[in-house]
Amino acid sequence: MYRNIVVLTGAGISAESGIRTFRDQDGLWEQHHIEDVATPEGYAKDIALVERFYNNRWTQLHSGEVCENLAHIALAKLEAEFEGNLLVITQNVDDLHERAGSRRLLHMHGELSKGRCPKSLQTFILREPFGPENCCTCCIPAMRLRPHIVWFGEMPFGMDRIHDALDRCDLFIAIGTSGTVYPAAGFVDSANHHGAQTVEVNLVAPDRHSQFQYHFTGKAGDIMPQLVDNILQGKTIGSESISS
Ligand code: BV8
Repeated sequence: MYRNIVVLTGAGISAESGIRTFRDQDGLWEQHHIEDVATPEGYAKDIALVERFYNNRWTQLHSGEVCENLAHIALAKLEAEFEGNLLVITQNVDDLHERAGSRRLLHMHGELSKGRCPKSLQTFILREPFGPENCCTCCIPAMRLRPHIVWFGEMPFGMDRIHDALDRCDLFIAIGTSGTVYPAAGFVDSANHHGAQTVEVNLVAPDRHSQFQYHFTGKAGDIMPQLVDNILQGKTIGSESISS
């Protein structure tokens, strides 16, 4: 029976909800160069381009066409019923984990539904798209809100809390992430180092460099409900194969 579980999710957990991933076919980065839209330098160079990139994603998220899927719902069930400690760390900036009911959740790369005052760092729920009129209410003169997003070269949020959780965890599960972006991609090494069981759930089979001890190949929405039930029944990973 596990006592301390850490889950890391990436864009793949939201793919079945209709949100494009970053590096799969027709992914988000195919239309844009990372440097142009997800760095402070890119924002300084062309605010309008970066605002369009986030406004398009914010609009899709609030279009009514996107909803949480079975993988998000399974993780919310795990939080509600697991007697030990659970922390879900997401690299995603959508709010689908929240919509499924997750509360013990850490958005390490920020949140699409918030803007941030560049001066006071105060965050605001986004009521309208980013633009010259969408300003903070904490400064005089008011400052144009920036996306509350961690760009490349910026420090992710909650790193102390994340390292504490990784130091104590006995099970680490990574769901729908390509393991391309650091420091998130290094969390599995930390979990392995502290003796945790490490599990990956991904659409594609692992390559020989995979750091994970166990791998479930398939869609997160197919695999996670059974995996969560096995954990709640006190089964250890690897003792049961999961047909997806
Ligand atoms: C920092 C916000 C330091 C933007 C994002 C070594 C150590 C430390 C840093 C670095 C390092 N090496 C390089 C760096 C720098 C850099 C980095 O990692 N670069 C990479 C490209 C090499 N890292 C940083 O800059 C980070 N900051 O290190 O700060 C510092 C220190 C002191 C002071 C100041 C700073 C910040 C990185 C954060 C960047 N922001 N997001 C936005 O969202 O618009 S990253 C972006 O990539 C998203 O957050 C995304 O979540 C993340 C990772 O992508 P994935 O989620 O994995 O998505 P991807 O498409 O790649 O993969 C999807 C996967 O799902 C695939 O595997 C696919 O098979 C699978 N899948 C698809 N469908 C399904 C599925 N699986 C299951 N079911 C399905 N249905």
